[in-house]
Amino acid sequence: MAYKLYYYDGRGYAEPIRMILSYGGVDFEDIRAPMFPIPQPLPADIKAKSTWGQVPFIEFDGKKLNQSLAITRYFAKKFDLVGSNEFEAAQCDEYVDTVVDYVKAWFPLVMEQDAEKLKKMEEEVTKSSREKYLSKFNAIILENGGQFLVGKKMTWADIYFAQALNNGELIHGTKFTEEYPGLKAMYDNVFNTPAIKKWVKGRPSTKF
Ligand SMILES: N[C@@H](CCC(=O)N[C@@H](CS)C(=O)NCC(=O)O)C(=O)O
Repeated sequence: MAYKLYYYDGRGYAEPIRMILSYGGVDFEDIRAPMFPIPQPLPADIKAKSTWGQVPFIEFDGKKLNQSLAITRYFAKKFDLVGSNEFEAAQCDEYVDTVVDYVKAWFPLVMEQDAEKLKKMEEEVTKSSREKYLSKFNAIILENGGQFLVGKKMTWADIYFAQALNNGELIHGTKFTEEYPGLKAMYDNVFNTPAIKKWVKGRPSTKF
């Protein structure tokens, strides 16, 4: 089956999808619209194809699916990454939604041009991230045996969170995994998974 994934030329909302497709051994066409200068309008043909005028969306088997989390969850289910029962699947949803909140707190930094203001924003969001999210996620992983957020095997919640932490390293230079052993173990599990490791090694190098 031919899969066509549309997004900008960046990791962003599409990267967890790309990682999960790679994990599932799926070949996909990785269609990337130019991203710079930001904000870069979507090419008209891509915008017109997307149901809601946005990316990411994916086409396969005569079908089209939009909205990043719907797409990511669909493939997570397909490749057995949603835990072992309905409750674990709901825990995955909870943690992914929380990672989305965590990532959103960092968005304003990307557009800030003033170096002084940026430094102050970085200090504030780093502090609030540690308190609100990172220490809690770390505790959840440690209480769960020290390897995974949910259950006893990797889920899409691990992939989604590890990707967000990796994005933070690449964009902001944060290395939160060095501070939290649970986060580090979870992150290493994801990025040492052979198919994901191969995807990351070969993926285009982009700023965002
Ligand atoms: N809720 C949507 C948000 C998608 C979104 O904001 N996409 C942006 C790129 S990150 C976009 O398509 N921007 C171009 C536009 O809105 O014209 C999702 O999760 O997929």
